[in-house]
Amino acid sequence: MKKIKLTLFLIAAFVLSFQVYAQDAAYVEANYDKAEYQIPMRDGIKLHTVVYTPKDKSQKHPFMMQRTPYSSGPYGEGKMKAGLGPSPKMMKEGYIFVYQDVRGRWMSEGQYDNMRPTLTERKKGSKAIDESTDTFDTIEWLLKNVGNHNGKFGQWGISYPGFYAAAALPFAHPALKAVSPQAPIGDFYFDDFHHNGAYFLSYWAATVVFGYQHDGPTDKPWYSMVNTGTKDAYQFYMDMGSLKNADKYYGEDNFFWTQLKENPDYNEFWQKRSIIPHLNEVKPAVMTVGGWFDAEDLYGPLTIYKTIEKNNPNTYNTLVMGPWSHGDWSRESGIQTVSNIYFGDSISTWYQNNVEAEFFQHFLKGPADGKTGLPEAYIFDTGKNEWQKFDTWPPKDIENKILYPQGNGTLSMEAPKGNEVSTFVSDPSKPVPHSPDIKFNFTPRKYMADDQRFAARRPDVLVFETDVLEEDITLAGEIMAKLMVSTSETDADWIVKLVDVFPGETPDHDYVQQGTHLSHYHLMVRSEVIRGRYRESFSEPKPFIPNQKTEVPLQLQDVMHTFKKGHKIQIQIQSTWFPLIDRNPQKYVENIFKADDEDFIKATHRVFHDAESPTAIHVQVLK
Ligand code: PG9
Repeated sequence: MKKIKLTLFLIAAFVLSFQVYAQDAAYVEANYDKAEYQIPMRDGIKLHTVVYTPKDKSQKHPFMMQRTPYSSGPYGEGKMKAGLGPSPKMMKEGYIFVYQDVRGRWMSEGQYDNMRPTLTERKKGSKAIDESTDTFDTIEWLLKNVGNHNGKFGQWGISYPGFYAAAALPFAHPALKAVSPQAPIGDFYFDDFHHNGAYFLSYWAATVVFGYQHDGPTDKPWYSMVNTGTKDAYQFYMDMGSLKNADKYYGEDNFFWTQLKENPDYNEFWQKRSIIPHLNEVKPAVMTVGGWFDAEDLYGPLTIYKTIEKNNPNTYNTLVMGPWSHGDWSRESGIQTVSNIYFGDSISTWYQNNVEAEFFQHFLKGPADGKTGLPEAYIFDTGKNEWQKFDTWPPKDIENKILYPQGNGTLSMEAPKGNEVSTFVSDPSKPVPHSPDIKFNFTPRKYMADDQRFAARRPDVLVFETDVLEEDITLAGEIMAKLMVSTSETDADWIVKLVDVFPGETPDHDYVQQGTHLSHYHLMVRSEVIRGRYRESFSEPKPFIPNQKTEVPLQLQDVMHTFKKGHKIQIQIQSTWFPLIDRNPQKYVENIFKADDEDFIKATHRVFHDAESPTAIHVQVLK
């Protein structure tokens, strides 16, 4: 019966979304004119820019711009987008919508550079470019060449377009008044392709999309995805073995794959591509948006918000973190779920209409005095399923607490008293899966809220859990794991997962995937990895000394989650997470991308729970 209900719901959702699609497409046709321009940048390169202007000339409209590597199409006269802007509401509120192919992509000229480095200065008359100068030159040209505007620009974008929105902030054009980086990439060494030095193998297929230069403006893809011949990613990557065997799929002309292989450490190549160091003297109002279960860009939104807050005390700078996976807030299916977890109905529409549209309305059409009525931080509690408003993020009204994994498998706020040690054998020929599902995704997504019982039952996953909670406890803010560990070999990855264990009597809702139940569900609230060689420095890798107790600090991304009475808090610790990340040979080699298959060896890992210097998970508990 449940399966039938879910099927009927999905059919209804599809029909509804198709109807909405058709209505929006008709609305665009009836209410907008489209023009396409090749806008010259200061170095002469022309960027293809598509402008949709409202037919309504009764008032002057602000611009809303998105710069993207994913195509500003459809191209050609009379071919219109099926929807404009970040939401149906804003599509109908009268904006001039601008979509631009960034340099080196699709119909724009020039060379592409992933996370193009931001210039640290602007010299008058210089032809030096970055994404900020390209944005500046585009705004300048549009102000002069497009009619019926009110002289104000907004910019928004999700993921890579979110990075381009953030990249508009340094030396921003004075007409740029409101910017919303959404799931923005902050730094490819901590978003998307790596987390704390571990390479995200789950992105390997995506390297095609960003690894080849086009031969010039084109409206057709100039790359093609690898035909892996299987839907079983775990098996495909196990059969691939060492990453150097991947070269047979990517030629030398895949410049991004070459850059990934040649730059395993956090060196100048990655450092100069981070937008984080450039978020000073920010003039536009900023509203950064992210999803608590975003598998792609979670470091970016949180770090961009915090960095702007720290460096620009007088700038309007706010944060929205919802119960979303990557980009969910831009879509509406009627319900909001991630994996098997249901958070509520129409949360995206509520956010679009009551938060996002208000932000842009205020600064592009309204008083622009910062009195938006929106909070500094609109944060969704993923345990209570409700929004909270804070005037700082992380909140001020928190207590710093420590969760101690104990030698007997418990987890408590009592520091250990003995000298216990937990031991497991980590075998790269049988790595811990990151998901129980058999699938091959362009990028990871669902695992962020998957049930972790499949892992908890493996001998190479350490599990520590509290007693059944006698009252609610809300973790709100940052989490720092201070691991005290050793390995019998010379390298190791360390993964920490924070899990909410549901009670056995938890009932299912209608959206639980077949073959699982919420009874005793182990919801992964947060997870993170560090490649152990980078424990002291992401730029200076260092082998472990075999069997020497060593501190490995691992910063997990923030959370806002109430563990309810009757639930348990659980911590899992493991050393493989496949194929989300690549396998660590566990024998220290100069560059894991060039390891030989025989370098991959079993290792005995230990986690220490002794009174003197125990493994400790530092959390922030809401008062
Ligand atoms: N951050 C996402 C991504 C970047 C690069 C490769 C694959 C995905 C995104 O832009 O969607």
